[in-house]
Amino acid sequence: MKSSVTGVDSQALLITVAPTGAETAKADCPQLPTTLEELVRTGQECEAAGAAMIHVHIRDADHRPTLDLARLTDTVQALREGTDLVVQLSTGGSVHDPLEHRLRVLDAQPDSCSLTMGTTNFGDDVFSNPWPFVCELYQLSQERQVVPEFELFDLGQVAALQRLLDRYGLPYGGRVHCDLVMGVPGGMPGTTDALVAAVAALPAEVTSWSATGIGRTTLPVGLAALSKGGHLRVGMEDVLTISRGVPVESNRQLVERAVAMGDLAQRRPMTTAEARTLLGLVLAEV
Ligand code: KMH
Ligand code: ZN
Repeated sequence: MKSSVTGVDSQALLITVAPTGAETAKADCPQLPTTLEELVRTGQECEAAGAAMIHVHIRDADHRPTLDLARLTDTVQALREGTDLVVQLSTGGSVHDPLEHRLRVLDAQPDSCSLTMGTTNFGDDVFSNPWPFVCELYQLSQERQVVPEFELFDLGQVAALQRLLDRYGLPYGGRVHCDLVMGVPGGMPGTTDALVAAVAALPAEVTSWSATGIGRTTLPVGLAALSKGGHLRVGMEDVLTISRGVPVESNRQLVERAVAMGDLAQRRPMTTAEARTLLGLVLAEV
């Protein structure tokens, strides 16, 4: 069955892999993909396992988070050459990245970019997304023809998304895809109740949404998302244990688990071509 809104089989499950993040040190987690080679290999393994999009944070030669434009550009190119995944660059970066460096990410010409809808406490830090910055980044994404994924860390950010769409119209591609990021200390909790409330409040313009639960909330959030018909984001950016006290071996392991969860819900992994249609990167056949 095809969804009338997106032109994509409504049973198809978009699995996004977020393999690296900006918070974990390579020294603490040697299996974290931090070099370009590791990232491309991870992308290939995760695509073969069922992922259709990759949410990318990059690291420098010392494995530290960076928004270096040349590295970002090389990364987009290498992932395009080595995989068919939709390449989404993080504009969130790390909590220490200046706003102007985060705007510059779009110069690397990814397919998609993350776009967080407001400032949130982030553990002991602050993940800063002032409203003028959100508006500037959104307008830049429209101008550069990059499809945003709206990252929603709390209910206030869901309301802010409505405000943004009312003021500036639809994103490039005409689709509105969101990701509920749940269980961050400082954001909405990673519970079924919170997910149901957030989904109920999504603007009518939203055409698809996924959810990810940080840390131990990964399973409850994933199961709740599937039961509400949403999509999944998984990866070592968000969780480092596969079960209590057992370290994740690889991002592929997390994607394989997401595929297994989807299978129970009778949802098959979406192809990369379907993901492009879902997100408005290509015109849907109707
Ligand atoms: N690393 C976090 C501070 C995003 O990628 O857009 C922000 C983050 C969100 O991961
Ligand atoms: Zn991220």
